Amino acid sequence: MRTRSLIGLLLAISSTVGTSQAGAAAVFGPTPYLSSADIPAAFYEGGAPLVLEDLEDNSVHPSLAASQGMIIGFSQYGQLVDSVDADDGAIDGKGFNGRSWFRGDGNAGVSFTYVGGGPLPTAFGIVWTDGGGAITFQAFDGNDVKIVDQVFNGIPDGLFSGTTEEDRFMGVTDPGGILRIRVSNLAGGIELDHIQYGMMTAPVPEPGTWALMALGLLGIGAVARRQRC
Ligand SMILES: [Ca+2]
Ligand SMILES: [Ca+2]
Ligand SMILES: [Ca+2]
Ligand SMILES: [Ca+2]
Repeated sequence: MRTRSLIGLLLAISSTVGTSQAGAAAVFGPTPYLSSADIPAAFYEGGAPLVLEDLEDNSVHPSLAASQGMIIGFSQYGQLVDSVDADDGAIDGKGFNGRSWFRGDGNAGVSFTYVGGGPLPTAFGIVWTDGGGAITFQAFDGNDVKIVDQVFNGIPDGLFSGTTEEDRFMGVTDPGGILRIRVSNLAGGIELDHIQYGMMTAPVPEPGTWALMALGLLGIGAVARRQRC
């Protein structure tokens, strides 16, 4: 009886370990972002994305499809443009000399979908650069089922003149792959930039997980010894 309950406990522990390692989606950010050097260090395998679309060539990479909106630049929209700061060649607190993705209805939001074929990216990120109110970040798996839905408050600076201190990276990793991400904000329009994807770094079991695994092995040893007696 005691042996059976111990085995049950070990099974429970091992299934917990399995779940935490198989890893559901993990959200990175929101973190300040003035250039691609601000991509969180642990986000991509090898430290860099496979594709980073900064929109400065006035087109969207063919492996990405945007739901709504358009690329805007200074020549048409002046200081209303809110690109990632470094895209104009200088990190100077201003992004209006670069290009960004803009949609007038920020609450309706913008999706970027991976359409590149082959395996889905396991790390997918974007930079929110302007808008108002609470910001919602969502991600969807290969079946277009929502795997992330988070709301972030207190980020917008209330200015619409290309200021960059408020700009935030938001990303998601999932070993099962990510089909698309969506960002919206409650007030005004929305601007996004540096749409990017790649492969996530392999998940490393946490110290607590190692301790559980060691405990489990010890327990299995004890049961084996007892059964031999
Ligand atoms: Ca700048
Ligand atoms: Ca840009
Ligand atoms: Ca702003
Ligand atoms: Ca901004």
